[in-house]
Amino acid sequence: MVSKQVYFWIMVWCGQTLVAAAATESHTKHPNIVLVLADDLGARDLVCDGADYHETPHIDQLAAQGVRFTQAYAPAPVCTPTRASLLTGKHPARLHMTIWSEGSLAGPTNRKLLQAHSLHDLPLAEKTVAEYLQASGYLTAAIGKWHLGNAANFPETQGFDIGIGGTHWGAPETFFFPYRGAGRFGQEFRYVPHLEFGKPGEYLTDRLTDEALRVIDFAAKAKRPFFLYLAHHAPHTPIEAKPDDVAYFERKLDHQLRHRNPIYAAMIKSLDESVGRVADRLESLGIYENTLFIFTSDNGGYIGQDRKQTMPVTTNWPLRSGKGSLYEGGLRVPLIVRLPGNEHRGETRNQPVVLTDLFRTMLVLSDVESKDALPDDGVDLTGILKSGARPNSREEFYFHYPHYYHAPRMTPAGAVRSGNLKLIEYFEDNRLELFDLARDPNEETNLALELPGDAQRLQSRLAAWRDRVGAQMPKSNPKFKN
Ligand SMILES: [Ca+2]
Repeated sequence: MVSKQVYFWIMVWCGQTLVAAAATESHTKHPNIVLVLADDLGARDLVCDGADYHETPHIDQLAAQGVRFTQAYAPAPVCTPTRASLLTGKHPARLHMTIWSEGSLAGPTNRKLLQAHSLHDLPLAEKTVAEYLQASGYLTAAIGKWHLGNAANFPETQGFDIGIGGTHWGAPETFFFPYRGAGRFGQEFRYVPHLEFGKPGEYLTDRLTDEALRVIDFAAKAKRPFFLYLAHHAPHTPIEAKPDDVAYFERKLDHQLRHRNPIYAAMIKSLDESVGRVADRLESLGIYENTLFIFTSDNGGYIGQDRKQTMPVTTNWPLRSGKGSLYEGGLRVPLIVRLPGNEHRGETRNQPVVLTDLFRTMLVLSDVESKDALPDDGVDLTGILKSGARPNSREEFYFHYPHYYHAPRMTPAGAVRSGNLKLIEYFEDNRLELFDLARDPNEETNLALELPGDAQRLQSRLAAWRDRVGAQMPKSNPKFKN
């Protein structure tokens, strides 16, 4: 006869075995998700996308192990709207978040139009991908740039268990410890919270990676699937990098090359090393195989100059223009997706996609079920990821930027891409530009007069779409004088 004590320990052992089995099963069923979001990294800034001066061996290796998209769009040409859209699956125009948070507070008052209303904070009622994943048992962490509102709207209110380093600001005062000060972005004192125990010389991209590795270690030890949203500040301004890396790229500088900014190149080197360190840690913990790893950027490369610099930050050539513009250089971004199980290694996809699509794609690939009706501004990319021949189920891509921008000089506008035709409509004077992206990928030849039927059709489609999503429009400025 089994004594009560032995019976007790048998029951404890059985219980532990069942719990461990359940944990393993849920871990396999729900792959980990690592989403590395660079800030202002242009569509031609990675070597795998054609960069000639930068060095990105680790990100290139990710592309060699996954699927690289050659026509990925950010849903907006600036930070906040893309981030909000990526996390919620809704178009920035539907969210009424169309400019970066600080820019929503006050627009220029001396221009022909007063900028459209745009929210500073992502409303709490919006349900992020982190909320769905958290409800399914994922450990969720947002490390780095947030830029979706004040403290009452920080990552912890949007489904993240862990929030490190995020604020409502779009950029740190400096990339070097203690990451604080005033003057670069006006007189406001800026800081990066939760990174206090650092040392002089410590670099922000490295430190955010350290924090990301802590999250991975913690989740792996707890045997929990995790969602790591690692939103680096790099390579956004201020253009600052580690001195040794800058010296290396200064030595390598060649004026025959397209990219020629050694500090920016050094910032990208650190970003690349971050991806390598995260991948190595996943590998050494034996969980890389069961991880969905996504690398992308929130808008096109910035072609203005940082303070004190005499050269542009980057170029998106052959794509026209850059951050803040509705030309391809402002909207197109790198996108690499390494699937769990490491399928479809080294493949490319030429179908246009938009980062809003990542919301549904992450939920489908993580096998997270929801009774909610999910927003349909984005589509599930699983089919395209697994079959290169499949077209995107959505044929038209809409953009709405009812604001001004400084470099390049940009006036409020909207755009639609339908097939290979792309129309840009400028709201100040109703001017239209129509491009055939297949023949003219750098948008040099305006076909609006040559193809008036297409221009009119796309303009009507754009207006109808704005009505459907409730897009906010700029208003005429009664005080404007020519
Ligand atoms: Ca950005």
